[in-house]
Amino acid sequence: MAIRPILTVADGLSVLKQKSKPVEQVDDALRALMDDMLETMYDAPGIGLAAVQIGEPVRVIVMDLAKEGEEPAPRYFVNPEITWASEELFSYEEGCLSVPEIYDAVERPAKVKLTYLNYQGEKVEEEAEGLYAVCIQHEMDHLEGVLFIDHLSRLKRDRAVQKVKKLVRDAA
Ligand code: K2U
Ligand code: ZN
Repeated sequence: MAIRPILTVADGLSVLKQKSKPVEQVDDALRALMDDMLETMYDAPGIGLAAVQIGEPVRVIVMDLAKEGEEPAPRYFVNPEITWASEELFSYEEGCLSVPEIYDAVERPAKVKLTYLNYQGEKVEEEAEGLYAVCIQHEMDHLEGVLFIDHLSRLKRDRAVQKVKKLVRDAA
């Protein structure tokens, strides 16, 4: 297991804006990547992470929605697809490990149905609502090269990118 660097918008958008490629086979090499992703996410800390955020543009997401003090509940999503989304919308104050210290409200479908392959490569079908629905849609956006700031106004998006670049410059 290894903690990998998380790419931010200050590292250049070329990788983060890529459309991630489907996984051919859930094998030991992919499970090693998912183990690294989970360790990296816990270290950040965060509750979700897409492979493209550590520079691997493949359709893989990890997540753990367990609250402080609860047993960890890691989840692995390979080649996830949203098969249905509710008309009802839900607004949530989102952040992103690739856009540090920027938070803003994003409106998304309140409920979604999804299919994916799990850590063992078995097919799973699930319905998500609440924070699970927000997080899986946020991460699935990453697989399409979309950041949560792309849902904001052009002015707010450009300001966010400039703020992160200054943040990284000042930290260097
Ligand atoms: O993709 C990421 O950068 C991981 C985000 C996922 C996320 C964003 C918005 C809403 C829910 C999940 C990270 O977990 S960082 C933001 C965060 C951290 C703790 C709780 C909620 C959001
Ligand atoms: Zn994100």
